[in-house]
Amino acid sequence: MNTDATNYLVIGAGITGWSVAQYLHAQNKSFRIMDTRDIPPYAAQLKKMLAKQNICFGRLNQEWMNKADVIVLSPGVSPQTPELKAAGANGVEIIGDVELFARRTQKPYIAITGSNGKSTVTMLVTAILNSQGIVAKAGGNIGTPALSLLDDEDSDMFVLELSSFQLETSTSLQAVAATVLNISADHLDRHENFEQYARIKYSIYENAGRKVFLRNAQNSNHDGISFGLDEPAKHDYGIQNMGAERWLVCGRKKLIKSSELPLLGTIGELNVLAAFALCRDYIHDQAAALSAIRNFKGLPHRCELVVEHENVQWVDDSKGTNIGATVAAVQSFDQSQILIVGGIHKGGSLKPLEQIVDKKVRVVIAYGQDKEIFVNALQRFSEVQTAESLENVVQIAAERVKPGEVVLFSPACASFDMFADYQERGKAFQRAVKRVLQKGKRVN
Ligand code: UMA
Ligand code: ADP
Repeated sequence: MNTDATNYLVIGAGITGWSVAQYLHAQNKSFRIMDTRDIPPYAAQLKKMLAKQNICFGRLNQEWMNKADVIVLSPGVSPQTPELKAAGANGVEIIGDVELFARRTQKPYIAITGSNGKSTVTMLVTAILNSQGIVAKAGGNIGTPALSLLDDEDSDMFVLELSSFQLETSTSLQAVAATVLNISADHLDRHENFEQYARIKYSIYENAGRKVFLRNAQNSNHDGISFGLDEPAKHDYGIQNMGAERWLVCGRKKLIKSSELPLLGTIGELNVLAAFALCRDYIHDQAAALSAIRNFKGLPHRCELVVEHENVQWVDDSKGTNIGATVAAVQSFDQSQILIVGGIHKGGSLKPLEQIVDKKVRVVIAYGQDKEIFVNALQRFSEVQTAESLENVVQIAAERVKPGEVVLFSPACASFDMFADYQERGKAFQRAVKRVLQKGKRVN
């Protein structure tokens, strides 16, 4: 019998809303659900689960919102929406699915946020934990909603990738280890300003056990352990050059040679260092952890090597969808580069990109809806060419690149002007590279 008289309202009927509905349903809790979309993704499943009068699609129902005790809000809807602010002012509690997860789970979990690198580090941490005989499952922003992780009773631990949208509606997180990998401007269309976005990100450290942070980053004065690309202090993680070799180290202790990593560039080093730091309390078999790293297949479209051809590395970083990611990707390679950018600019200053382009990029190729923004900003620092299609972009790159260089496709933009998502864009780039190189049109 349901003894909980709480009046729940779930907002959002996407994968998150559906996980919340299943969670509440399994506990016999009564709830309503709404979504502004006429036919949200899980409409059919919800219509089978709930009586008609408890479903409202196509609009926000203010009366339902005001009458609820608790609103469980999906991450795609801002708590700043006027209707939600009004409900909040009426005393309605507004939380997210991750908050329900945090209140419910008894098992340890590691929490990962940051503007970039979250998914890669989440999967690295999961691989390291699994190598130690720990059954760890990854979820959150990476795809499987946090609450769905609880269905798997065999798991020992969870690894949560958390977005600012999910952190914004969570107050009970108590991760055994947590990190903000880095912070750069993103989602500023949704958050009030950069400071507020950063504050939300840093809230992941509240009540966390081990706090892992990027050394020398803004706001990195947390107690905890740090990672970075310089030589670390005793318990921290970093890089040490030993003879001709570059080693990832913890204090003075060698972990793995940089040349053995399956991930490219300094971004790869940073992500592995962060993963080691997060797993520190769980690694008892170092050899197994190292083997997990060596066998880690980087995630697609994140600084992924498409092909090495005539001493040129062609790199697909289609997941580089904001300025911060592209800056890090350019910085990550020692070589001179041809950089391909373009798509829909998500806002934020191009200044950090200008500096790094000045240092490392010989030619910029800009394409897509907002190419002129890049032309205007970058032409003082590098030669900039424009192109209409990705095929055209790759053609120009093939004609201009010199042996020893990297062609880096890191668009710094959303993909929706020309593609369904970053995956489709990355696949299109990879196909174009293979086609153009096969046609043997490289002339240098
Ligand atoms: N939406 C409406 N009306 C509604 C509810 C949603 O228009 O009433 C729209 C949202 O504005 C958004 C879309 O529907 O455009 C999806 O929103 P949602 O809240 O239903 O999202 P889910 O499908 O449940 O997916 C969410 C995360 N999406 C967002 O945060 C926008 C997924 O991250 C996440 O994998 C999933 O939960 C499981 O935790 C995606 C994402 O883009 C990959 N995240 C952003 C990012 O990584 O930059 C933060
Ligand atoms: P997220 O889940 O945060 O989007 P991903 O692991 O999917 O992160 O990587 C997205 C992009 O972020 C990559 O394609 C790369 O351009 C950039 N990136 C990856 N790791 C880092 C890092 N440690 N610091 C800065 N940028 C990074």
